[in-house]
Amino acid sequence: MAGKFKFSFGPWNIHEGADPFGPTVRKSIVFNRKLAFYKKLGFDGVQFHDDDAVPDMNRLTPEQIVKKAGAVKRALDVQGLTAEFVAPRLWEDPRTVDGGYTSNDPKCRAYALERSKRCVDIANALGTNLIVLWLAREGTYIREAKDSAWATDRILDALNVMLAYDRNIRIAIEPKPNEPMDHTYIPTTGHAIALGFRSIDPVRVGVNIESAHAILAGLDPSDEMGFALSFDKLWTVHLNDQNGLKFDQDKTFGAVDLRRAFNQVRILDRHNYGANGEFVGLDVKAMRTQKDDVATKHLQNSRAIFLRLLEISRSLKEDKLQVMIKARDYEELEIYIVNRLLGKR
Ligand code: GLO
Ligand code: MG
Repeated sequence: MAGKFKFSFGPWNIHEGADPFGPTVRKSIVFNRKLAFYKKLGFDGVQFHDDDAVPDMNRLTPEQIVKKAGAVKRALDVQGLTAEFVAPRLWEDPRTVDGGYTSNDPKCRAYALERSKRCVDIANALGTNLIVLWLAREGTYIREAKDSAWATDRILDALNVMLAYDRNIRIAIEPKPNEPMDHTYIPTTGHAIALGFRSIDPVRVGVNIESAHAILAGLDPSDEMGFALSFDKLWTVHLNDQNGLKFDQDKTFGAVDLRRAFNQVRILDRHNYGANGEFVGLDVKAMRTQKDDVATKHLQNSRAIFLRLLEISRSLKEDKLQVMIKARDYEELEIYIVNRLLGKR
């Protein structure tokens, strides 16, 4: 049964190790060379930013963009890989300094919408109908700078523009409570799902839940996933790990809190995640200390930890669990789980 899950990551997860306090420490690897790593590491899906697929896309016409994306699709086919989603990168251009959809400058908002449409074109050319929206700069550093009700309406308008532009695409919002903003709008799964219900086509708006983002919001990632699963809205995940309320660390899945990771695997498995083709996405970063030749271990290890936790979850004795739950003996349940995580029968 373990073969049911298929895994994905984005090219940004093989990276040069720069952080806000220091330059790169590893050599750049060009996109096509990164593609060659996927299958070797046990991955079948590629997650994209629009400009991972088409660098410098702002200088190109829509036709040129689609043509370049077509070449990337052929490169994926050669490797037997699938494009899982495309996300508009709305946080690097000078016009997105104050946010994209929620910028106070109407010209900048117009740019964000245009760029989002190009992102949809790229998704089509790559053969996926899933768009991920990480609302990186849609927030404020100070509360007085924007109106949070208007901001919510503007994000809703942006969803509607994309949904109307292409009747086939689906949008998975990736909520995150902070970083780079002090406070980000749409910080949790509940916010994202609620917003989707106000859109012109609620059936086509879901979520991408990232473990670290839920933890930064003070929430349990597996409960966030359970909430989305209950609404049939969990269309992809960004599994990773996080040491408490720090910067977004994107650590190897399960490396900080094995039990928290176990519960994410368990809720996904119990609810047949993947049955509609969903990928298990990993949004993990190699440590800055990692040397060039071993800078993909975080991906391999995250996948291996997921599969090991899956094995443990599936080996639990359901009848035993039921007895403990019925008797309300949660201490016994706790030690049973901890022992299994420690490798004890
Ligand atoms: C950052 C996000 C980011 C997104 C990616 C896809 O905190 O996790 O990595 O997942 O840009 O939109
Ligand atoms: Mg992410």
